[in-house]
Amino acid sequence: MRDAVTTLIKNYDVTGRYLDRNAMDELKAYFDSGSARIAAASLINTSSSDIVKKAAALLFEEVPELIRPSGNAYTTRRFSACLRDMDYYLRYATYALVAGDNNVLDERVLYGLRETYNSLGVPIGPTVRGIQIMKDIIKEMANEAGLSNTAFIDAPFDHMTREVSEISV
Ligand code: CYC
Repeated sequence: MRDAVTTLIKNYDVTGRYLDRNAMDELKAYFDSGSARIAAASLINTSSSDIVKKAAALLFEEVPELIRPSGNAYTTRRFSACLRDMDYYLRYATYALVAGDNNVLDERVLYGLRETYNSLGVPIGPTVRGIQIMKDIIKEMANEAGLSNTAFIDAPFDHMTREVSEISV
């Protein structure tokens, strides 16, 4: 598992280089965004279950077939598997936000996920939508809490979206 700092060091170490100006700029940007990252993660932590519930409600409103017989989130077991998955995405997104790096998502969440979803018939489109709805909810919360720059919040959610939706060959 890596963060912004260890990823940078790794990249310079492979080629035996000292940290140059670009590296210093990247490090500075990461450290400068530190308190905003922590603030965003804290916002999420204090209302994670509300965020998941609200996002799921919106998702099922948008794609009601999911919870009808023959839908993938139909039956209590699958309904709760869906909420649980959304909670995983949210929790790991907070780790990636604090780390300033998406590597934790690749290692702990996304590896093999598409294959699992495909074999269980979990639909990718609505999963992606669920992730994006959570992102929107959080950015709104961050704006309301007065965080001036909320662009960094996109990264983990967009990364998960991209990786899950990639067509498997
Ligand atoms: C199932 N989701 C699963 C399974 C895994 C994950 C491994 C199969 C095993 C199980 O049922 O528990 C996902 N497990 C993870 C992830 C991690 C992990 C991400 C990393 C921490 O350890 N169905 C829908 C919605 C969507 C959904 C679109 C919610 C957004 O229609 C999710 N995932 C869903 C459902 C199942 C599932 C319904 C159960 C499918 C089944 O068993 O038929």
